[in-house]
Formats: sequence, structure tokens, C-alpha cells
Amino acid sequence: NNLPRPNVIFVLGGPGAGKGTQCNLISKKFGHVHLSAGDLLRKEQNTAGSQYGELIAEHIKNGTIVPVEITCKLLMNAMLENMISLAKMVEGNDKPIATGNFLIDGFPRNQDNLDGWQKFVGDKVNVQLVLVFECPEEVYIARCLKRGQHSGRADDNPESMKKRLDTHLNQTMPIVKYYEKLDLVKRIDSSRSIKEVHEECCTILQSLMA
Ligand code: UP5
Ligand code: MG
Repeated sequence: NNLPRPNVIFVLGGPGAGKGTQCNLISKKFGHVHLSAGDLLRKEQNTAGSQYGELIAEHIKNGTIVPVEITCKLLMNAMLENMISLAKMVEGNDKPIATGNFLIDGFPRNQDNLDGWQKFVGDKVNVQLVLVFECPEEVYIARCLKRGQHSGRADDNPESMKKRLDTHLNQTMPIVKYYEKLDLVKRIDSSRSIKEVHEECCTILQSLMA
């Protein structure tokens, strides 16, 4: 078939870097579909009868990475659902079907994620860019602990925070390096204000879409 492949932008960065915040703003401005791997996992964890609930809860509390079979399936289902609803909008219409632009937030986070993505998705989509939001460690900690006062998230506490930072440094940064070799990475200092970070994102996306 000769339908255009969906475009994917991966969004990475330490815990509390602002991935979700910035993806929401990008999605409002540019129309990308925002899929947060972490949100999809938390939703699955809370789905009655899910066989993965306990496993996911354990990984999230420990800041370790859920096996890629689970995460990739959730991401692929979410992409498919969005593509079906897009296709439905143009049903009975000869116009080419827009297959969509996706922001995938918080994935791939380790080598297992990357290998699984290549195996299950690979060339079916076009990875356009990897946005990486970066802050000093104390900013990550301050933001997550502050959010922890009301978020109810099982991992916004000092103990889990240490583990999330460790995983980010030792497992996710090598993935960033991998994409850097492919010249796909844009690093953004996200310790600035939400607005300043968003403006830099806009400049990057505008030149990508030009
Ligand atoms: N905030 C945001 N931007 C700000 C700014 N510029 N200035 C001041 N404050 C700012 O923001 C975090 C907080 O900071 C908010 O209170 C916000 O208002 C404020 P947010 O936009 O939520 O940042 P984000 O980077 O999305 O932080 P999050 O905590 O979601 O990042 P994590 O990467 O830790 O969490 P995620 O949900 O992606 O993953 C959680 C866990 O799920 C992982 O640790 C892992 O165990 C598991 N997981 C997998 O196993 N596999 C996956 O593929 C994905 C997740
Ligand atoms: Mg998030």
C-alpha cells in the first residue's frame, strides 16, 4: 500500500523534565496526538482484570522499566485507535487519509524498549525526531517532590525518585546517544519557564515541518 507512514517524535528526559507539559502544548498548537507511555501503563495498571497490574505497579514504584512487549502493545493499540478514527473522518471520501503525527512521551527508555520497538514497529512508522528535555538533577527532584504533595503518583517520593534518576542516567541516556548518532536528537534546556521551553519546541517543530 502507498499510504503515508505515521510520523513519530519520541520525547525523552528525566523524571519531571516537563515531557507531559510540553507535549500537551505541542499537541494543542500543531495537532500531534500525544501518547504518554507512562500514562498508558498507569491506565493499564488500573484496568480491572489486567494481568499486568501488579507487575506495572512494581516497576513504577521502583523506577525500573516494564518489559517492552507490554508497553509496545499499549502504544501500538493507541496509535491504531487514533488512525482508525482519523480514517473514519474521511470515510467515503477520496482524499488521502492523513495517518497522523504522534508524540510518544517517555519511550523508548532502555535497550529492551528500543529492540522491541524495532521488532514490532520498525519501519511501519517514520521516526522524525527525538526531543530530549534536560534539567539539573535538583530540578527534577524538586518538581517531582512538589507534585507528589497532590499527584497521588506512587513514584513521586524521595526513594522512588533516586531510582528513577538512576534508570534515566544509566539506561535512557544510552538510547539518547544511539539516536544522536542517527542525528535525530534535539536537546532542550527545560529548567527554564514552561513558556520559554515551549517557544524553543515551536522553533524546532516549525523547521521540521517546513
Ligand atoms: N513543570 C513542568 N515544566 C515546568 C517548568 N518549565 N517549570 C516549572 N515547573 C514545571 O512535569 C512535572 C512537574 O513539573 C509538574 O508538576 C509540572 O507542572 C512541573 P511533567 O510535565 O509531568 O514532566 P514529565 O517529564 O512528564 O514527568 P514524569 O514524572 O511524567 O516523568 P517520568 O519520566 O518519571 O514518568 P513517566 O510517566 O514517563 O514514567 C513513569 C514510570 O513508568 C517509569 O519510571 C517506569 O517505571 C514506567 N515506564 C516504563 O516502564 N516504560 C515506559 O515506556 C514508560 C514508563
Ligand atoms: Mg509525564
